[in-house]
Amino acid sequence: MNRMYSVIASTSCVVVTLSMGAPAGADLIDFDSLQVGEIVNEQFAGMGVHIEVINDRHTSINLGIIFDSFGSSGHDRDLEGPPWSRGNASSDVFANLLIIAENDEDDNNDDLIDDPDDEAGGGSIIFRFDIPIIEFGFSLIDIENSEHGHGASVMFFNDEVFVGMVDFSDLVDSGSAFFDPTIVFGNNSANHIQPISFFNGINPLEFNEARFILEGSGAVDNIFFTAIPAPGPLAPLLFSLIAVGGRRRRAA
Ligand SMILES: [Ca+2]
Ligand SMILES: [Ca+2]
Ligand SMILES: [Ca+2]
Ligand SMILES: [Ca+2]
Repeated sequence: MNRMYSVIASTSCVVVTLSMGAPAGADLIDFDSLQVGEIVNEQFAGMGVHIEVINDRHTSINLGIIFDSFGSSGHDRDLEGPPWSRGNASSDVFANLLIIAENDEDDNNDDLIDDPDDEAGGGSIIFRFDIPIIEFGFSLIDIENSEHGHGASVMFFNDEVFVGMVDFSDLVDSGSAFFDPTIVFGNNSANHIQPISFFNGINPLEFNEARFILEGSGAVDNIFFTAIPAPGPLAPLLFSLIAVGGRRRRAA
C-alpha cells in the first residue's frame, strides 16, 4: 500500500519512483465505525477531515452515506463482496463503503437512510483537510471506468487552486505515469489505488482537497492520506548550522 507515485509536475518530464515504508503523519479512514445508512460529513473532523457530497442527478439529495458491502444494506449487489468480480482487491473485506445517496428516505426517523443505494447519475465526493496533505490513496468499488462505462477521476486542489488530477482511465493505461497493471475496473470490481502524490522537482506539492468525480455508480473506501511531516529533531540542528554559516560569511 505504500508504493507512491511521484510525478514531476509542470514539466513535460514525468518520473515514477517507488518508496517503501509507512510515512510519518499517515492516517486512514475505513468508515467501519459508522452505521449503515448514516450520513457522512463531520464524523472525522477530529482527524482534520471534512466530507461533502454533491449529487449530480438528484440535486436536492447531496448526501454521502454508508453502505454495508456484506449485504445488510439491501438493494445493490454490485456493491457487495467479497468475493468481488475482479480487481486487485477481489477477495478483500471492505465492510462499510461511502456512497453518494440516490435517495434520502428515512421513514422511521432514526437519521439513518433506510435503503442505501448509490446514485447511478454520479456526483462528487469531496474530502477537505485542515492541514496540507502530500499523498492520497483510496479503494474503489464497482467503478466501471471503461470505454463502454462511465468515467471517473480524482482532482486535487490547494486552497481551491488546481494541483493535479488522475483520470481513472490513466490507472489502466500502460502509457500513463499512473498505470497500475493490477487494477481491473468493471461491474462489482474492487481495487486498491496506490497513494498519489504530485512533485515539482523533489518537492511534494501540497493540497487540502481531494475531489472524486463519478459519472456513474460506485463507492470509495480506505481513504489514506499523509500530512506534511512535522519538523523532526534534525530541523533545529540544520537551522543552527545555517545560522552559524551565515555568521561566518558576515565575519569574513
Ligand atoms: Ca470500509
Ligand atoms: Ca431510517
Ligand atoms: Ca445502485
Ligand atoms: Ca455496477
